[in-house]
Amino acid sequence: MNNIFEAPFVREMCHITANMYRMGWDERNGGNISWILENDAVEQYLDPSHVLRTLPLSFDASALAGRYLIVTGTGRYFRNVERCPQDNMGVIRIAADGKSYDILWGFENGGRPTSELPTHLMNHIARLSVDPAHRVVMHCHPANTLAMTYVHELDDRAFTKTLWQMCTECIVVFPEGVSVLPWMVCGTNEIGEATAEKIKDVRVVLWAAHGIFGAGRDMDETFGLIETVEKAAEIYIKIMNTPWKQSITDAELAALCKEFKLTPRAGYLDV
Ligand code: 2HA
Ligand code: ZN
Repeated sequence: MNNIFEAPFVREMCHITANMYRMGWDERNGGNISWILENDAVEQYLDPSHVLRTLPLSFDASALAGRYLIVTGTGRYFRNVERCPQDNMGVIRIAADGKSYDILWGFENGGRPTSELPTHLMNHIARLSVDPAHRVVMHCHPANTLAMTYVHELDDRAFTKTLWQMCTECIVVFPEGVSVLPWMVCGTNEIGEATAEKIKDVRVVLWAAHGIFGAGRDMDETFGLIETVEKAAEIYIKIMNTPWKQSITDAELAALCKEFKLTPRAGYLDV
C-alpha cells in the first residue's frame, strides 16, 4: 500500500485549501470541499475493507453508492489542512444502500465530515445527473460576493447579467449564469435540496449573506469559477456607488459568445 500522504488527491486538497485560505475566502472554519475520487486511485492508498467508523446519512444518497470522496472536516480550519491533513479532512465511501457512509482515512482526534455534507452529496448527485464528468463541490465565503448579495436584487437573471457586465471573461467562464438563494439556515437538508435543484442548470449557486457553492469537473475549474465570480463582484462593489459612463452591452456579450462558440443562458441577453 502506498503512503496516502503522498496521494495526488491529498496533496491537491492541501494545496487548494491553503490557497483558498490565503484568498481570504475561508476564515476560521468557514468553507468546505468534497471531491469524488476514482476507486482505483483510492485503493492504491487505502484498504477498502479497513473501515474506521460508519456514520448515518439523513437522506437517500444511493445515487453515490460505493463512491469514495475526500471531504474537509466540520469545525476544522482550512488554514490547518496542509500541516495536519489527517485531522482536518478524510476519505469516506457511501454505503450500498445510500443510508450511511464509512470513514476510511482521516478525521482523527474526533473529526467528522463537514456540516454541509448533505448539501455536498445532493449537489454531486444533481450535477452527475447532467454531467457524468462532474467531480468537485466547493463552498466558501468570498467577501465581495457576499457584499453583493446585500445590495443587489437576488433574481438569477439580474444577478447573472450584472456579473457578466463586470468582466469580459465572465460570460465565457459561466455562460449558463449563476443562481441565487435567499438566506436560509445552513447545514440542513432543506438548503441542500434548494441548492441541488438550482445546481442542475448552473455550476455556481450563491447563498445570500453566506457564501458560494461551486461545482466542476476538477479543482481548477471549480476554483476558477469562484475566483471569476468573486472578481466580478469586487468590481461591482467598487463601482456601485459611482454613475457608470459605459458598460458591456448585451449585443457585445452576444458577440463574445459567438466568437467563443458558447451558448449563453436562454432568455438572459436582450438581443
Ligand atoms: O462552517 O462554511 O456553511 C463551515 C461553513 C458552513
Ligand atoms: Zn459556509
